[in-house]
Amino acid sequence: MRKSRKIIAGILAGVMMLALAGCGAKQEANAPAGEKNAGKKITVGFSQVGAESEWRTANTESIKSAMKEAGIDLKFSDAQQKQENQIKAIRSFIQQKVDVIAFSPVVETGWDAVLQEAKAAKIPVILTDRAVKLSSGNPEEYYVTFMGSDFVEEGRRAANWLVGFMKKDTEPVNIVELQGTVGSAPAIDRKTGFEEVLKNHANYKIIKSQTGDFTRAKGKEVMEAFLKSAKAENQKIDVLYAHNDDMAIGAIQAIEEAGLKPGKDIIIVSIDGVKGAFEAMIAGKLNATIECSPLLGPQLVEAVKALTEGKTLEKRILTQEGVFPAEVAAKELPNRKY
Ligand code: GZL
Repeated sequence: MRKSRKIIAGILAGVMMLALAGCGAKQEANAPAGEKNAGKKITVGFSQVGAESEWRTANTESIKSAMKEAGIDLKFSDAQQKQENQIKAIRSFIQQKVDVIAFSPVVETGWDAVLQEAKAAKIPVILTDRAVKLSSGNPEEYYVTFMGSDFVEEGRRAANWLVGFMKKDTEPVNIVELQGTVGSAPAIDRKTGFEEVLKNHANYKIIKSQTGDFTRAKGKEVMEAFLKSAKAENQKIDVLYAHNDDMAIGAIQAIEEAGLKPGKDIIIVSIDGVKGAFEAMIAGKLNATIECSPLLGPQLVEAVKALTEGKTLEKRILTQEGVFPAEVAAKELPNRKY
């Protein structure tokens, strides 16, 4: 009896060893996402625009945390809103032979040479957040996918919300516009979409328009200048359209310092949907924000993993977004993730 027990125990131990080895093998085949083959970590070079707004900070946080969670080796560069820094960073990623290059282009043009260099080095490029335009040729030949929002639609949504809110069919509505970074896709497209809708409302007029470079400080400075020149020209400002919430928040300070009530004397609509915008709406100082989600990290990780597994990607991955008027701000704020 004792001998047979020993034999059974031996067989069981052997079976256990095989099972564990098998599991280990499966483990090897299903190595953590961040490894493209046995033990080698995926490396991604990411060139970020900068840290100019709440939106950008949330975008960076989303990318860094998603990459960390996936075990991907992220080489991250902050360009401080300078294209030459982004080009330098991308060239350095090429030198380092990273597996994938991803970047959010600060402006649309000026990328031809560095994209050709990445293509020649056979390193796939992913565009996040903003698109590029080449001086010749089809940009789609130089990147595998572009993930981000439809900025033209965001501009349309801002104008459609405004027209619905103002309910003025004939009375003149004077609008001042704080544009985003000159030459950037969001600035160009948000203006295009907004003006496309206004074409059907002749009484709505953009009387002043200038870049605030997506920052609070510049937004405040330009709004001060708008208020000053409108007063000198005896013009009434009815509405502020800001291409992002940060410039709107800066402008709110300027409006208050001029002795006016933001959200009442001057109706304000902006874009992004950051927490600061919800707080301003709850305070009655902002009337609506159009959502533009910065939470691209998980989508970027999925795209990188698919690429390293040899899968092809959709050329365009569109982010789904909403419109948040002030009346829903208090209820919605607890749900906001950025
Ligand atoms: C939009 C993004 C813009 C945000 C700004 O996707 O590129 O840049 O609207 C940010 O807040 O600075």
